[in-house]
Amino acid sequence: MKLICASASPYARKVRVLIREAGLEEAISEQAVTTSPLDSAPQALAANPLGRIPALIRAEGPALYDSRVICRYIDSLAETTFYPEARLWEVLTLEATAEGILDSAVAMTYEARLRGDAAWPDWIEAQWAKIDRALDALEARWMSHLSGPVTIGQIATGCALAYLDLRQPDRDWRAQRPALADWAGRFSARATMRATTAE
Ligand SMILES: N[C@@H](CCC(=O)N[C@@H](CS)C(=O)NCC(=O)O)C(=O)O
Repeated sequence: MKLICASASPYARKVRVLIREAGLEEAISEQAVTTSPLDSAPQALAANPLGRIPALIRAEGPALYDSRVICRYIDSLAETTFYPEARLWEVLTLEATAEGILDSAVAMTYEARLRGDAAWPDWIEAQWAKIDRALDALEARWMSHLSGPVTIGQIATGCALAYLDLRQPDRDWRAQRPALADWAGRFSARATMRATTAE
């Protein structure tokens, strides 16, 4: 199998971390592409009509796309327990919270990068407000779910926080969130996170 990805894509990083946590590095190769909403990579378009990465090309069956679908598939394939049945809905909601942070953070990146001087500051701040509230929720309500055995919710959260450090280094998300900051420091030290740092 082949994963169409990019080293700076946080959605692709979720999948790349999970591949390593699940021990499937030998079974899934990675092809890095450069893509954007204004200029889709042909490999991304061939695998996903939306032109987005990550996409997983399989020997049999259609390509899979959307990081959530691919992660679920990998967990099923490897027979791992990154979606623990007993806490499934909480784990999926934690993943959705991290995914929402990423949706807003990636939108901010595109707004600044693709519109340049025409970027809309109010819209950018509205996206950051969503992220701010989600980070507050993580600190206040989700810390117990961030401890214990690794889940897809933890992987998604670790990748989302790392993406904020990469693209929003001037916004100090750690201020007032000591528990989340401490957790992020420990999670980012995992071998699977260090092996997937953006180049
Ligand atoms: N919900 C999707 C989002 C994927 C996504 O937006 N990826 C970005 C890269 S970080 C992309 O492919 N952007 C190009 C585009 O939107 O055309 C997922 O979880 O896989």
